[in-house]
Amino acid sequence: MRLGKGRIGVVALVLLVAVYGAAAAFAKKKPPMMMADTGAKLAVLSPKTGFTLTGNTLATDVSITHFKVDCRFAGTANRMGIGHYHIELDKSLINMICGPRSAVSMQNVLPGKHTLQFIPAENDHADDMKAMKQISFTYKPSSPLAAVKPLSFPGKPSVSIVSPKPSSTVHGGFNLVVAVKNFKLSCALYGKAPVKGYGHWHANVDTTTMGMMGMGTMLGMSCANSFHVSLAGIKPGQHKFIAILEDNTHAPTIGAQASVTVTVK
Ligand SMILES: [Cu+2]
Repeated sequence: MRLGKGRIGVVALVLLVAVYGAAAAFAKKKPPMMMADTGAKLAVLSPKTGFTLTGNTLATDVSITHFKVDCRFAGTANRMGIGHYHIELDKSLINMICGPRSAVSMQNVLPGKHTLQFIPAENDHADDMKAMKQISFTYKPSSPLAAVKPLSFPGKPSVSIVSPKPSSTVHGGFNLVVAVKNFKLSCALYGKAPVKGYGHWHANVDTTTMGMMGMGTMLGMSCANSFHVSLAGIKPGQHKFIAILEDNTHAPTIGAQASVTVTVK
């Protein structure tokens, strides 16, 4: 059968609509930037909402199903069904958590009502807000902590990498060891308001510019002089490992970082 000019036009139009429709459907399926869909089902076992904390550390316990919590892959390529979760206090990130139990320090937290959010996240730290669970609690300390006050140092904060040595070969995992000067590392202040002279450091692989505040390639954070790099999600070859000083809010406002390039075997 021969197609007349009119018919060709109709067929072309139908094709165009079909292609456009498929493209639109595909676009709709893609989650918005930085919003992950992990499939995780999280339940907060402890604390229960309405809890009154009289101590200075809040112990937490969650159950996560349909999702494997494995921080060895944090900061590397996303893998469906694997990741970790974030705990936020009053919507400020405390830390990435690697197991069912954790603890949140009340250092520099004012007595009163607070919220705690538990948010499953991809390896690149993108939050899955649909799977988030929130509880509220009251902090009523029986022996309040003294607030950590700003500190002054004779010079600017700096960080250097002690180990591994440049151009060395690493395999299976290694400790990234740093030396920090004119800066005080504090785990208790993770996620709290910035305090001059205080913070912690992030260990990144290859870049510091991906994701929110550079955390897309963050392997983890440390308030000690060492961080264990698992290498589980890192392909063999040359890689740069970076230590970045961060303020308590995990922002790289301190202006100090160091890196080492090694061969991953
Ligand atoms: Cu941090």
